Amino acid sequence: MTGGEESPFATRLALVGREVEAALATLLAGSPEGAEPVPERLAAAMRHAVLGGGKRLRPFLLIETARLFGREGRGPLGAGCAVELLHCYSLVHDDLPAMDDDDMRRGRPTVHKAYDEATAILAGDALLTIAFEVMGSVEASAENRVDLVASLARAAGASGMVGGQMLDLSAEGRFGRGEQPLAEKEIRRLQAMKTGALIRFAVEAGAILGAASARERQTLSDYGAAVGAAFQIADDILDVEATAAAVGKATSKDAARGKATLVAALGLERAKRERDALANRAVEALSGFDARADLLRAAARFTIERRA
Ligand code: GRG
Repeated sequence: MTGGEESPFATRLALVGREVEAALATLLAGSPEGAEPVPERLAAAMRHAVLGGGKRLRPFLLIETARLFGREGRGPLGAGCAVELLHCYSLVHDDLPAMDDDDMRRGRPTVHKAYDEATAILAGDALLTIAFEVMGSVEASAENRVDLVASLARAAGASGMVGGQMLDLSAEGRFGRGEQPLAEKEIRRLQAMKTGALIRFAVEAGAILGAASARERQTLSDYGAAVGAAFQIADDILDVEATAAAVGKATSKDAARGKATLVAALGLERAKRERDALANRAVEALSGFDARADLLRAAARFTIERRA
């Protein structure tokens, strides 16, 4: 590739990002037909949380997985928006003073800094609920919609992302003394719940929309799990190595907080080897798919090479 030329993956990620951004802007522009108007402060805080930033990696994974099976258009785009809305809720709540207490996200003030804590809590709640409204209205068969809604609830809830966040906060020792540092296996489980579950769901949702066979769905789920795990280790490595300007949020915070990360448990070099091995595992999981899965293969590599 010559200098300045974008890879097919980067081009496609940017294109999907623009489509998702436009669809999200429409979803957050007003109130659903026949519903009461959304209070303006709440609507503005929701737009602040969602629009104008973010890599849109989860919608990309969903849309590209569906495309593997020839499924394109409004169904995958709508489902991708639902996952992104839910992801944005998790970021708003994660940044709150009671959680990670962060001032910057995506290069801008966090929602509770731009507005206030109560508004940020409500904006997060509203994004979580609208995510399910959007998923429940996705252009798909009734059976697929039920599957998507139930699977999203499972991935986001107490045995998924929310449960993982609970384990993450507990591991900091904030709920009492005597908290032992987590063993490597427990850190992997925490991360599979906190970050991995939603990424894995995004891939599975693409498989659901594409009417994948049970075997294909399992294979793609394995791919999603490996990408999710690699993504979280990459995030932990960025916390150590990247500047705040590059990632748009504070860095070098994990160690100070006593966060349970694989960088802390294994050291930086072993964590990098583990990250790379997981990306390879993700690519290997796709060995039964032809060149149409190349963008998903590239997504696995992007996960570990990203700088933000
Ligand atoms: C508060 C219920 C609740 C859950 C929070 C996902 C999560 C759990 C917290 C996010 C905190 C964090 C930095 C986790 C590390 C991995 C991660 C999800 C990073 C952010 O995702 P990106 O990089 O963000 O895809 P963008 O901004 O690109 O969308």
